[in-house]
Amino acid sequence: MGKVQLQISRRTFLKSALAGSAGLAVAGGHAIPAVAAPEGSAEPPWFYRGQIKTTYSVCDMCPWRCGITVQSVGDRVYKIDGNPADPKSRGMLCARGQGGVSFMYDPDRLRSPMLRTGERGEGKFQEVTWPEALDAMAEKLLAIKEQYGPESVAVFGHTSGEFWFADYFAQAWGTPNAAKPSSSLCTSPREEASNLTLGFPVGGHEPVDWEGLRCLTLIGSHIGEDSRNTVMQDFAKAWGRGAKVIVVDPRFSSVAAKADYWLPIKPGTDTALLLAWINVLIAEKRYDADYIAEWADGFDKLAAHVADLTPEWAAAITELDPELIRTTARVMADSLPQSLIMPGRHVTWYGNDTQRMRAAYTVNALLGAYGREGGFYFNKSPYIEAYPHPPFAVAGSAGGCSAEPGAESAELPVGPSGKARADGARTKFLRGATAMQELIEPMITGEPYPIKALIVYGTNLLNTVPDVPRTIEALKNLDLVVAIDVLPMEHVAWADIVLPEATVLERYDELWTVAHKTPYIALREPAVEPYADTKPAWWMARELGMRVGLENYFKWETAEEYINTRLQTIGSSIEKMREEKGIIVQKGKPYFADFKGSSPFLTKTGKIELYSDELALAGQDPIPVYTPTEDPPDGFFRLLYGRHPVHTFAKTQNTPLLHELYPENELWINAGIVAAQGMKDGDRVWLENQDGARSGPVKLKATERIRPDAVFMAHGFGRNEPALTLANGKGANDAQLQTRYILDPISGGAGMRVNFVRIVKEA
Ligand SMILES: Nc1nc2c(c(=O)[nH]1)N[C@H]1C(S)=C(S)[C@@H](COP(=O)(O)OP(=O)(O)OC[C@H]3O[C@@H](n4cnc5c(=O)[nH]c(N)nc54)[C@H](O)[C@@H]3O)O[C@H]1N2
Ligand SMILES: Nc1nc2c(c(=O)[nH]1)N[C@H]1C(S)=C(S)[C@@H](COP(=O)(O)OP(=O)(O)OC[C@H]3O[C@@H](n4cnc5c(=O)[nH]c(N)nc54)[C@H](O)[C@@H]3O)O[C@H]1N2
Ligand code: SF4
Ligand SMILES: [Mo]
Repeated sequence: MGKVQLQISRRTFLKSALAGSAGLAVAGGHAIPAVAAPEGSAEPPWFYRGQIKTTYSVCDMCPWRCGITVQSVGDRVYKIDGNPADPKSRGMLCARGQGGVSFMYDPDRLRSPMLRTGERGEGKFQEVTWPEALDAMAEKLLAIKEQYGPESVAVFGHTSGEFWFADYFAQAWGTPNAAKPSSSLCTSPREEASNLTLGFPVGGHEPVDWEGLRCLTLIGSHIGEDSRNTVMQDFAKAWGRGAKVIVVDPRFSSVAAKADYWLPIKPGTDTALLLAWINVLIAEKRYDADYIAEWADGFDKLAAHVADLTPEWAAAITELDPELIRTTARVMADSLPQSLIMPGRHVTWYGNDTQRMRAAYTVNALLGAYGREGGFYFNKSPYIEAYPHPPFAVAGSAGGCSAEPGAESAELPVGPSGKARADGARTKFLRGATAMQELIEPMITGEPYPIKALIVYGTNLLNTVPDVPRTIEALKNLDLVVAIDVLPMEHVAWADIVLPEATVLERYDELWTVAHKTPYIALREPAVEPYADTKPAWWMARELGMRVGLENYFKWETAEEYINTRLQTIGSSIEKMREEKGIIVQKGKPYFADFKGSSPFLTKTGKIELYSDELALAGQDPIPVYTPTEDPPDGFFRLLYGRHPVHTFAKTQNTPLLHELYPENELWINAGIVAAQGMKDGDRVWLENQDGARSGPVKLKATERIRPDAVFMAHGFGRNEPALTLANGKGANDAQLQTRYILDPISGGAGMRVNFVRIVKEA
């Protein structure tokens, strides 16, 4: 794999940072010169070095996006805190948010636009000016459009600036082939299940009405390792208040350690458990009968469907004690309607994931949780007009867990492969946003029509998308590969053109609009000037747009002008938002009473659809059915993966402060297995998957906290890119062991827990 050859050491980085400090004035504050330390003495602490400027912004260390206050002196950021006015952060941050300064000052950052000089994948580049890089990109894009049409350009986007490329530029340019990993590799099954069942998506911020919640059930949602700030705060409060907690996870996760009941389920069998819970709630008449009579459709069919699906039936499948299944159903029902199963977030597991999510929502409906205090509130998007650009050539956003329902581009996209086809026909998937990995196929085969260019914006292509060898084949085949990133991640070595972005602390972005109990809008402003020769995404998208004939979409000259035009529609401005600590909060409609008699459910029946006609018509199960997944072959374990509390995906392993906290991942493996195989805790081993792909070496963590049929590791490690000086070569890489995935026929989400690994003791 590639090596991005950058000739910058920590020393030259510091020098260039200092050289840039003269005469910078950044919007929203004044910089005054640093107080010089006396000769020979230590530098004064940062807060004595000059006037401290506070800037309101939004964290991007993960896609949750908490509001932050950024403190800087001169051209340097020193501290990030939670913005107390922000409904997500409420004045607090997680460790990763605190690590934002370290991420920004990573000495390995990309610093200049570059053009490829060697072979693709070799990572040999020449530094060029911005006009040179953008001219080259525009020329190539126009040539590809001329020969193959605008749809032959694909855009992958994630992180906050994704809007400018995966939404704004892609739609103006006219390609439907824009995709976000936060949809098809993360939330799409839960969003589609929600659309099918309730008539609206879950939205970026799960609408759990935490304050009154009395019983929380988690299916593989590992709060604590999934360290989203707000969720950890809310969980801690609910738990402190004595809310009951039920955790279903093959692993004794951090949150399982806080639970009243832990169900160590056999991986991939959750739908059987959910159906058995439904059976108990109905058979024992413990469900909210009045609520179901008023708000649900298809109850009789559901009752008949689950009549035989008893805890004993599920016990044989899930390897759980039937009495534990029965007891937990009763515990949930005892607290209804302040009782619910939280929608997970990363729910693309086994390729039958929309049905599992529908089963979970069915339990929630039986508990009467939707629209009830202490259950789920109905979220609402904030009101603000879109920028008045001419109609886009292509409608709909690329989706994603950060795309807010009701926001400007929230029209639900239809059928991924459907969108990829020139004839616009729907194929393959019933619903769902464009599936990233489905766009890779046309890059290789040219079917149903060729994709010739790929713009990778803020997406960690070779660590994020399963089946890495196939992605590499696609990269070799393309006519143009552009990487827009901040760090020399593995895929950057495969680009023809590298555009280095300014980090979020150095730029404006589209307004962050959040569907919430109290809908709100947050502003991101730069605290300091962009580092070295980096630029913000809005600037790049505009400069590119001007070069490819899209002037009409870029009538605004600066991000401030764009943002102010939008804010004007609600009587606000950037200036006013600064006075309001960067946040505008509006009024929501959280409960039934707010709908004054009309139905909040936007399904065809206006009810919660326990039986789905749409699924029946499409030949899918109208009520969830348990479908088994393949078991690991002899000598193999199912490869499970997830989060580590101080890292985000594969993007923070090189961040100095976070690297120091957790430099390499470990392989959780059952202690009995380790002993039986003559190994011990701490041994370093290699992993080999069912297709012979290898990764490692990784340290064994021998533990009773995981079932013997599975192993678990944190995602994002085991990197092979020497330009990532801290992360390179540490631990094992889950993505490289995921050569297989199964697509969910309804949402198009890619189930990645269908890979098996065996332990190899030597390299
Ligand atoms: N194997 C495996 N695959 C997974 C997952 C997993 O657990 N295991 N998780 C899945 C899930 S839930 C999700 S949501 C996705 C996440 O998928 P990604 O968003 O692709 O994950 P990251 O590793 O955070 O990659 C972010 C990329 O953006 C770059 N970046 C960071 N800041 C900026 C910026 O300001 N501007 C620009 N232009 N680039 C920036 C980073 O350097 C990095 O290349 O991955 C999915 N894929
Ligand atoms: N620190 C940190 N926090 C994050 C992120 C991050 O990168 N770092 N990313 C954020 C994002 S975008 C997402 S999508 C979320 C993901 O966070 P979650 O949605 O919580 O993640 P999952 O990967 O679905 O869940 C992982 C858990 O599922 C368990 N599991 C595996 N297989 C099964 C199974 O078959 N059944 C059951 N019941 N459990 C199973 C695993 O043991 C593990 O504990 O985290 C968010 N929070
Ligand atoms: S959860 Fe942590 S990393 Fe994510 S946005 Fe909030 S503070 Fe930043
Ligand atoms: Mo995600």
